[in-house]
Amino acid sequence: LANEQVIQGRCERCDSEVIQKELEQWFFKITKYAERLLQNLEKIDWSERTKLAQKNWIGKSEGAELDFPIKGSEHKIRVFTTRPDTLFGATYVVLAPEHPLVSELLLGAENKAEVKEYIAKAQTKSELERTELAKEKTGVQLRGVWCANPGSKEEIPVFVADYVLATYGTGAIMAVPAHDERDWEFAKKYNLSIRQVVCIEDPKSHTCPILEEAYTGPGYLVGSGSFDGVASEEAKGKITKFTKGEKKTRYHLRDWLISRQRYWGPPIPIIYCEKCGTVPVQEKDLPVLLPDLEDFQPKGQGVSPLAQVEEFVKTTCPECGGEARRETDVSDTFLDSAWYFLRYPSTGFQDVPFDKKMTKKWLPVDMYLGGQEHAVLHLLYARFVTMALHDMGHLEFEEPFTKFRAHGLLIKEGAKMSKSKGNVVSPDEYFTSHGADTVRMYLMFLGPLSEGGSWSDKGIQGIFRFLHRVWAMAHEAEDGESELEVLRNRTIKKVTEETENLKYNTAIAFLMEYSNEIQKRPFREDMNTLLVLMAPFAPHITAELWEVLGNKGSVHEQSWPSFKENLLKEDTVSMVVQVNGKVRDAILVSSGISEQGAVKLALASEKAARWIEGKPKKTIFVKDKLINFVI
Ligand code: ANZ
Ligand code: ZN
Repeated sequence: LANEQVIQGRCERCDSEVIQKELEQWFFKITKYAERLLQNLEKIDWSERTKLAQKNWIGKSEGAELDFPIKGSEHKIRVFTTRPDTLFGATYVVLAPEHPLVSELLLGAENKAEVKEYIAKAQTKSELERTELAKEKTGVQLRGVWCANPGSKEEIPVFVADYVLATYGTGAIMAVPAHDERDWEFAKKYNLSIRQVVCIEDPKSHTCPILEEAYTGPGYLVGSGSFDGVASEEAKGKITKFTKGEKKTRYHLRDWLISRQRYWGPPIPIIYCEKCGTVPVQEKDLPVLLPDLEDFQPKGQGVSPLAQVEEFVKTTCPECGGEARRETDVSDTFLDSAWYFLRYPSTGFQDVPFDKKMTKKWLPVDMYLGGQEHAVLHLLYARFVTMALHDMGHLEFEEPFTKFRAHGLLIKEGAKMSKSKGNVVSPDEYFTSHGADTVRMYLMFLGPLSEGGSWSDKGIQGIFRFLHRVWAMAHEAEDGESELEVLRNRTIKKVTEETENLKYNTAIAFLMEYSNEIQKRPFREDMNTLLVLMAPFAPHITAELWEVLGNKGSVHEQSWPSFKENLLKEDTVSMVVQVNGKVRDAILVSSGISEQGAVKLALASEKAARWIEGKPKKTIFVKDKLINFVI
């Protein structure tokens, strides 16, 4: 089961108790790429929140590894810490329950049974349950086992506690309750000493305030022997050196587990031979195909159903020709989705996964739209696979998606649309009642792509009516000269920009505005432009109407219309109103307004009207600039 399928230690479906088991499985070494995956984020044009999610997931952490010698043993406990400066405040050491030293140290412990019981219980908990900050920390002391703090040289106790994970750092920590919240909580609970070694103010000139909770910030060292008074940042390096520790950068990113113990999936192409060991299937024998199975249910032994299939398992070793057996795990489907975009341009090629020329022509992907929920799985895996293939010489680029934008979510009646909530709108019904174009255009009209929107049955009617109007207009369109040249140019510009900015909703609003004007007297010229601009939003109707209008080819093969800059100038201008040559007002008029129109508006200006009595003798009119009344 995946972590999220475990609810309070039980299977989410059948409620059986879940325990963690050690399995031998295949991993991809994505951790080797952690730094590059992090650095390259700077180079790609992706949604900020998606990049941030990857950054946090990779979780770069700079610290040090320090050794704590165990009393009466040649073993040392190596801990990973981001705060070597707090060494003198380490009052106990904690090992993860799965730490390899635990079984050895247990031999010398006085409370073996208690510790064993604790470890067994920890194994029934999910990682999330173990590390959640809000959860109460538990642990057990290895009674009789002591180690030395390499700073203070004091003897300190050793604990096993499940809030320390075997899979991160060294699987062991030095606990500094005074400066770490989890350790503080743990020390209070088990009555362990708390020793303050960092003071927020310089202790030479201030007294150090007594702690009421863990102080996790920087400051100056106290109670740290010869390091007293040193700034904590500076002390990190000094203390690491002093204890012969090692500076170390860690990443939270883990290697990618690709093994799955199920039937569906590509078998992992590995053969095990007694003599030759682990041998990859030769390229000429790829792909390894799944055998046809009647019964592909897992049998509960923690192995793939393929393990039951003799004919599949038994094979010969590619190296020595001797008897051998196949790997029976299949690979995670995430592995397929990590490179599918490489296959898309090359689906016609049967002998290679992707063709060199096609790949060069079409890839990397210019823009990828997807869900934020893919931020740290699919999107990270795809970046890693691309980088690895690049390094192996199969790809010229190392980032698969030049641009990525996360789309928003669809809401209905205030709740996220989801199967489990039962508020999913099935598009099929609407395809029948309103047509696919209506559904598509309505979805695009709901809001900016990045924000999603709220579905309403009333809203979809608006788009439905709009498409009906366009349909009617196309059937009425006539030849002749349209007066909408300015509006047409502005619409082209706006729709182009808004579409590029993924504001499909406003692009559609501009199309509606344009069509309102066209409707007054539809000319072919405007209809053609409207249809080309609408084609990405309503592909079926526009294709049909393109023909109705007697055009050749398909609307989808037309080039995108261009606009004339000079026709775009602001459609209102400020016109000065003068009376006998004196400026009395400035009013906004539409550009190109006629003298007649300008007179009307100017006379309506209160400020100017105050100076005019009766009918002006004469008017001087400078188009788009000024009107002067001589009285
Ligand atoms: C002593 C210490 C003193 C720490 C202090 C913190 C504050 P990040 O930033 O996530 O890398 N740690 C190390 N390995 C761990 C493990 N396997 N499971 C749980 N906790 C672990 O965190 C590094 C810090 O988390 C380390 O620094 C260690 O606690 C803890 F005032 O060491 B620290
Ligand atoms: Zn062999």
